Amino acid sequence: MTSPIRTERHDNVLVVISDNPPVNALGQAVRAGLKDAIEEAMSDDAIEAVVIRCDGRTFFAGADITEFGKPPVGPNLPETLDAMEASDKPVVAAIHGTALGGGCEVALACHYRVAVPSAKLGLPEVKLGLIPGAAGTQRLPRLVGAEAALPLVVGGNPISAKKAQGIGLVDEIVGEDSLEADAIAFAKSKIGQPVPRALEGTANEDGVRDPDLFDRFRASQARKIRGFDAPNAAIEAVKAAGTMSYAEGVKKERELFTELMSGTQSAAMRHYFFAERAANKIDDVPKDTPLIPVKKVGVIGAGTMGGGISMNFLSAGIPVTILEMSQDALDRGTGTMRKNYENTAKKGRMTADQVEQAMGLLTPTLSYDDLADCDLVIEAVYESMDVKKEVFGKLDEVVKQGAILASNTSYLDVNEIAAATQRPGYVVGMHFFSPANIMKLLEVVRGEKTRDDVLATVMKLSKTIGKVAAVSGVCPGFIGNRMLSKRQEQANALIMEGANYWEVDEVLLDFGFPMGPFQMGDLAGIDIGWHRDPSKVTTVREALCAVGRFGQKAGKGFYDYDEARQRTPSDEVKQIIADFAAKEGKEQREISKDEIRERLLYPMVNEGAKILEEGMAQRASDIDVVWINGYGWPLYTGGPMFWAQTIGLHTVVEGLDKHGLPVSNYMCERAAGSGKFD
Ligand code: T1G
Repeated sequence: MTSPIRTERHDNVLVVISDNPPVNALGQAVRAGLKDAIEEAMSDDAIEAVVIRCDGRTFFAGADITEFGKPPVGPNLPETLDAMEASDKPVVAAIHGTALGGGCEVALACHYRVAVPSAKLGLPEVKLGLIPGAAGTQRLPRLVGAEAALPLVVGGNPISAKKAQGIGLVDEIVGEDSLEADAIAFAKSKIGQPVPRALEGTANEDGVRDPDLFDRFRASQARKIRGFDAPNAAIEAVKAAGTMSYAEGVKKERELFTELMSGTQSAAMRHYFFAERAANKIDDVPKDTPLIPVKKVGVIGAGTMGGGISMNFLSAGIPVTILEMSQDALDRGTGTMRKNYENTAKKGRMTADQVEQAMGLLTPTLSYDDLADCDLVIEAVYESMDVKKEVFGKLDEVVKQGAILASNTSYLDVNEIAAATQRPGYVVGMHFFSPANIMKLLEVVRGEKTRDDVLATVMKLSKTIGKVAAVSGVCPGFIGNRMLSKRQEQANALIMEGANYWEVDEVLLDFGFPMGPFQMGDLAGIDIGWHRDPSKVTTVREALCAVGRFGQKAGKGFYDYDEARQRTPSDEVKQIIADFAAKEGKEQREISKDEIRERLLYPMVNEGAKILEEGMAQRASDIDVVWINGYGWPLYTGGPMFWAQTIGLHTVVEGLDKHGLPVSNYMCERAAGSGKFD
């Protein structure tokens, strides 16, 4: 098999080129080829400098993640990089695309780095539950200092070539279309000079001079890294670069890396990496299905959902015509959209020009006729089948043939909605999650008659608007809400049996969720859907509404809130619940946190198994993608289905049995068999 690495001589410069699509991952053949190329350069006196670059869309984008968990095959990356850095001939990294992880570490082991303006550099290992494992945590701080290194290593987000140049990670920004030539010229200009080695760098004094730097940084990231192991390890590794010799620091990095690699969090986050990519694929829709061009989008409803949905397209540069029933509703909706953009601009995440650009693509209207030439229309109207059918009937009359008609319904039957039109093939569900301009999840609901090109187009479009899409079949609640209803059932039952509602929330918080069901209720508003009759009390929620406990917005719901919206449990609510339980003759008992956790989470896994058995989800990993992106299931467990496999499906089955909860046949089969869903 030919090596993915080749070399070309340009006078006295050897250009080492990697051609390993799709992202020049540093698999075994690439590492071996790099090692051979460096040896070739070192052994030939005619070669006085080396340039390393990649063909295709990007410089090395990291180690080959598919090799993880398999027996290592040499040469390993650290050795290859040490040989490169030991060279006395200048070695220049020529960077385009995304130099990530091991790719950034290759660049760090080079003596110089040049990059095109559009290039990005980063160390995203923490997003895989790891830390850099080829001396990146030791070279980077020595080159740019601990203060600049920490966000890169601990946050894992890439930075632009310009920013990289600003901190000293990139030496020169070269022409977007002349990378190789400029890199060769740069290399020639360094011949005869002593080569700078990152490992000998002294920029890391801030790490030594200001030992509190690391604790301050850790505290600043507390909310984001809660529950994750890798970020803390990353901080320790960067700290070691300031307190240990290079050799000892590399050893420390290796220890931390090895421990993480063998842990459940990295396995879960590597699972998620591939799960997110798999979710965008529809097994029975050919990859080359022609896409429907979407140049203009229509949105019906300018409320919270309609406005948020519109913003996704406007921010991606796609014009939106937004329809409401009254000018007042239209003005309120578009006003809210502008305010949201302006708030984002205030946080520095977009410029004022970008706000105007986005809003400039918005066309408000009161007339369905203005939707006639849209390629995609998404309705985000009141969640009533009658209203949806009426809307789709009108769309069927007005919108051009071949356009996609999508419903943002969160649980209604998309087949029934499609039947309200003469074009059911063009009807699909696009279930956004509130706030729709922020939440990444998009459930794409495939009707019985939904066409392949419609599905392929919506899946591609989801990436364009920065969403993570997963396909669901038509069933009440689709994937996410269907499983959520099982958790809610148990949450309500538990507080009737004596569990304190704040303990239920705490169990989910401790598990890694951003909040529990009762906190969530207070945030969303207890009075959503309330009949407004305080004399009619048949549920705990109605009892809370009857005494004005509408949630955070009222200063009290399940919890009492102070001005800073800090919550405290309420004796009044505790009594309301106790009265209800007494009325229903529910015996009260102490309920352990283990029982609470098992009764909240195991029925969700069981419902996920039923969703798989019914073919409502393509694969178990899609269910993980839904729950991580739509409901905050902690990424470091890999999602409900991966987590269940990690703790053992038999454990889930035994737990359900122990609490007298239903167990699906599929769940039992899988537990008794492979112990895996897919
Ligand atoms: N290894 C193996 N396959 C990879 C890969 C990788 N590092 N990166 C991407 N792919 C596959 C991906 O699965 C998909 O496959 C295809 O390439 C296109 O990817 C030693 C230990 C580079 C920004 O974490 O962030 O280095 O689905 O759909 O949207 O210290 O891929 O087509 O079959 O994502 O244009 C660190 C991970 C590894 C970078 C491109 N590196 N990759 O995004 O395409 S750990 C990363 C990405 C490490 C060292 C440590 C993105 C991208 P398929 P894609 P994209």
